[in-house]
Amino acid sequence: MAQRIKLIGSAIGNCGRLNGCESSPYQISNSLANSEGILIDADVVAYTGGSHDVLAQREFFIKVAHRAERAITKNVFPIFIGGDHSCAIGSWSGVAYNLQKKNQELGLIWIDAHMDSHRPETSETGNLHGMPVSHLLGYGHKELTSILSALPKLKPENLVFFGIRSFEKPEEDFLHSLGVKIYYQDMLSDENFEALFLEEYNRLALQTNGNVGISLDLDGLDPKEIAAVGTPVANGIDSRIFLETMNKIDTKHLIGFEIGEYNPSLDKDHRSMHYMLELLKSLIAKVRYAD
Ligand SMILES: [Mn+2]
Repeated sequence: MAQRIKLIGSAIGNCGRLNGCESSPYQISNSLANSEGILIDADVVAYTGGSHDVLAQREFFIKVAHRAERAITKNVFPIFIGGDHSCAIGSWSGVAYNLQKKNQELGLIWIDAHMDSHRPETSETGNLHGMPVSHLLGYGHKELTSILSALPKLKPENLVFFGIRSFEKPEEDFLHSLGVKIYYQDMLSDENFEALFLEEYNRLALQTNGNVGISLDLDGLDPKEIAAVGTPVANGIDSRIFLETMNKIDTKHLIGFEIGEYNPSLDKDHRSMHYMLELLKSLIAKVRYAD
């Protein structure tokens, strides 16, 4: 029987540098249906609170996390679409909560130009899209580290970064102190990306018994190809190589996939949208008919 898949959208955009990401889940689910003919069940939650309103954020992430939790419980594969990357707090808290109830752990590959590992006391802007990782690790606003459960959602040894090339020292110090594995972009090349990515994916799959999530911040990819992001940083991961690598992972161990930070208002030539559709189309086909 084909694997059921659900798109869970986080229409949140004011926790980033620029507004605009909040319309991304609507645009992506519409484009999947209209230009690709791919109809998947979609459920988008809209954030209506302020950019620094922690209680409104908490309510929003709880709603998204419930949907994520429900999907995993029903053996439905979730595709999470942000939103600015703060969306990851809701998505992965929900997945992790489901696993915690079964005494299992979440593995997470975080693809990004940035570390997203500020804590409220180290962030100059206070923008939550720079802090989702620390919150998933259990550090930051108590309201946001306790979505669905009081336990941290992610253990440092189950987290790996790829593509990092823009960060502040307090973030790096924080991640180093926890022993988190980081592949900075200058350690990566067109030649070694695939092998390293698959090696880490398979290691996390073993470590977590096949519960690996992937969170793709679109700005982890090279902005020469993928430009529709609010905080572009030059020299990212080659988008073709990333797509080819994704086609090689064993999706039996993939528990969910996320795209964050797509900003439709910056996608003048629609190249970023076309790329995401291609990526999602092949992922959906692979997940749906995996044996
Ligand atoms: Mn990010």
